[in-house]
Amino acid sequence: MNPEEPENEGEGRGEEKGKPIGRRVLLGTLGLGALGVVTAPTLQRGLESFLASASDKDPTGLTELLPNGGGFRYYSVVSSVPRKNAATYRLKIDGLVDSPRTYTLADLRALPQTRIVRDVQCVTGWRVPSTPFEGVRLSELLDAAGVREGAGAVRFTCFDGAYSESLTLDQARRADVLVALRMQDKDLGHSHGGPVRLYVAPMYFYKSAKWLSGITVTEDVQPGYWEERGYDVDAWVGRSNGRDDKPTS
Ligand SMILES: Nc1nc2c(c(=O)[nH]1)N[C@H]1C(S)=C(S)[C@@H](COP(=O)(O)O)O[C@H]1N2
Ligand SMILES: [Mo]
Repeated sequence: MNPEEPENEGEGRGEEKGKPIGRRVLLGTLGLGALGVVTAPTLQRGLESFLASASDKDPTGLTELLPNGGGFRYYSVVSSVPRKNAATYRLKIDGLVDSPRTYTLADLRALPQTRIVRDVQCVTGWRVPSTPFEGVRLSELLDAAGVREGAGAVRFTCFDGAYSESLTLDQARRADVLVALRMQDKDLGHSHGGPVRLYVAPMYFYKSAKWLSGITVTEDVQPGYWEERGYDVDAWVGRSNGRDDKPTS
């Protein structure tokens, strides 16, 4: 693969083209020969900073082939994502609402938290069993903002500056859709989209936008990043994208 010409056809190209070659190219690209060492669960913090620096150095997007701990893979559509913490993180809710509002991390933590444990399913095939996510129900934030007459959908944007997602208002109001602050009973780390990501339990994991920074109530659904590149807008696990995985919710 030519590093000067990033392919952006689909998140799954690594798996489709065969793991051994992809891994070897990746290790060559990053000049790293001992991936197994950094995947040890006790080194998760080290892994996160490794992923951050690896993606900083990786204009090809090959970091998506990297393990992200516990069966997850690391995905980002951009080569580097700024880090946000309790002091710098903001989540803005706007669009067709009566009361637009910007939340800090402390604001979100002060709201009632819901914990959901379901399998995670990526549209490229990998699945992680029984993963706890915890956070604020999206429906609660929408109710607090006061959704206006004529609204039909919600658009999500991210502080990576590139990714986006969307849900119909009915989907967004489901009890198993969270603005997640925690995953696997820990605060969400940077590599998993922390400090705050969307979590849409019944849908393929591409719906669960990492590094969430904006929630805009809109009239109609606007297809998200991957949806403009061919994935289904209604991303129910097992009933979309031509796949027959066991539902997750
Ligand atoms: N901002 C952002 N969110 C994203 C993605 C991304 O590239 N950027 N990839 C999606 C896809 S395809 C998957 S499978 C999951 C991966 O989450 P993980 O990196 O925590 O394993 O994030 C989803 N959310
Ligand atoms: Mo995915």
